[in-house]
Amino acid sequence: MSERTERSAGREGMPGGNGMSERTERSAGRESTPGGNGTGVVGAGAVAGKRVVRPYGDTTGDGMVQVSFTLPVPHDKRAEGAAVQLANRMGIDPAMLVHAKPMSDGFTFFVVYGRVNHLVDLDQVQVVERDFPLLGAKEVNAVVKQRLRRKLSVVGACIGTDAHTVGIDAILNVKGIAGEKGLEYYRELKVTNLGAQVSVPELVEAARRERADAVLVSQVVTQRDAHLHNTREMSAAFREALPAGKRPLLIVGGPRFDETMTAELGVDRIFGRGTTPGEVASYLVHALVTSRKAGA
Ligand code: B12
Repeated sequence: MSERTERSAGREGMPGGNGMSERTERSAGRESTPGGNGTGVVGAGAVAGKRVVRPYGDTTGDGMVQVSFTLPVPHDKRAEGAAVQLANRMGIDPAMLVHAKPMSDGFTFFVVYGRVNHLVDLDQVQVVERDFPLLGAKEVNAVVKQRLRRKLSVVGACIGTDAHTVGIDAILNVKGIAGEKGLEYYRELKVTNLGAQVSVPELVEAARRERADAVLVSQVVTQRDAHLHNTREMSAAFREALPAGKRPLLIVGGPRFDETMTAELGVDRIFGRGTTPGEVASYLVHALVTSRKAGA
């Protein structure tokens, strides 16, 4: 069970519990009465100053959503009833089973469509927005050359048992992603890509050897919260190995990170799905050069 799930599961089914996770509560605002639209509620999105929305399925503001999940039960009528019960407990009511398929012995995959009464208050949504300017490669190179007066050293790796290198390679290798070249393309960046399944001690050693200004770690596998455990282990190791001021900027990325968790994980920045090398290069310049105080 993930940390986030645990937090919400603790409340589910408890007297007074509403089954909403902390995250949902943070972003959802107040719930309305079943079927009611509530004051200021729109279903069509954040248009014309409306800041509270509900999902849209067949008609505006009908609250319809679709979810899919697998239960460890063979496919039969009881399994279908179990899927509907789960959906009801998730706040989907009425819940319509639209698809059920046996996956393998003793497992069934379900798709359920139904109505939720939760609202989303767009003013309470918490996300990490880009707080630095996007620079082109030429600008990045020019700033590093003029202000740092040496190459900016970047060390990257997939740590732990994770062998999903496509993401970190997309950021680091010349070939890049989404029409942008990777950090190796930047003349003033020195990139050391350690590849897959790098241990934390190996990473710390490489960061020392390369006098890394920034360490870029990728974590794609999230089973048993491996990405969170590995990231915490990595940030703790750097804190132990290097005094404040000598520690490289610690950056993690991967498709399933929550970008608001930097403090909990002990890193400086988290990048999620769809990150491009240009964003990372611009952040490096911002964090290590332009916003850094003299002597820091
Ligand atoms: C390709 C792939 C593999 C390849 C990996 C090859 C390689 N060299 O990378 C192989 C076949 C080896 C593989 C193996 C496994 N895989 Co796999 N794999 C995938 C797959 C299909 C695509 C991942 C990918 O390449 N995405 C494209 C890249 C570009 O996207 P990205 O990683 O998100 O990166 C972007 C951002 O996240 C971000 N980013 C990522 N890292 C970083 C780092 C930094 C510093 C920054 C700034 C940004 C950043 O920027 C990138 C560019 O935008 C996914 C499913 C999917 N569709 O996503 C499953 C998936 C990741 N794999 C999965 C699993 C379970 C496995 C295995 C455990 C399967 C098994 N039982 O053996 C093994 C584990 C191997 C291991 N030891 O890690 C699961 C993970 C589930 C989970 N919850 O953890 C997935 C989600 C499939 C699934 N739905 O079940 N896999």
